[in-house]
Amino acid sequence: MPVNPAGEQFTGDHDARGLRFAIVVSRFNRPITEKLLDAAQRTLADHGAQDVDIAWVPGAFEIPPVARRLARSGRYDAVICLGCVIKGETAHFEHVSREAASGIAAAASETGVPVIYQVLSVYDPAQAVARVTDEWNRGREGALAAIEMARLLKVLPA
Ligand code: INI
Repeated sequence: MPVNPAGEQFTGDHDARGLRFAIVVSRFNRPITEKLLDAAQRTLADHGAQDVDIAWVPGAFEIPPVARRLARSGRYDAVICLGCVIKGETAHFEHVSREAASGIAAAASETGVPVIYQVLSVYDPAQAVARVTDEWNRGREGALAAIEMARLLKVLPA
């Protein structure tokens, strides 16, 4: 027996028709990020999205300010962030991935617009390659999350 039988359940679906999306994608590790982008674009289109803008940035560290600006613009129902940080010989990887993650989370909470985090943080190139295959592509997951969140916000109380 539910505690509150009269309570509502709010869910988003994956109907992207009429929704507007922006994708922020970084050029660093471009062979990987291009595959994330390709899968995200294809997934959005497969679900009916026709309005998708793309902003390229140099590396994952530069994603948050651009994502925040796009989210604030009022033009998009969701912003999708795509990048790939691969561990090297120094601590650089940790700083870049931490700032990307926390900056993207802050962009979402500051603006109220879904800002989706699909910045791979991996220990070697093989882990990155494994996450952009036809069977499992994080770009696809990011697009689905963006659609679901955008749709959920349409049904939540104002
Ligand atoms: N940027 C990435 O997107 N991925 C990485 O793996 C990476 N590494 O390892 O250095 C990386 N560095 C660049 C960084 O994002 C900034 O572009 C640069 O520091 C300039 O601010």
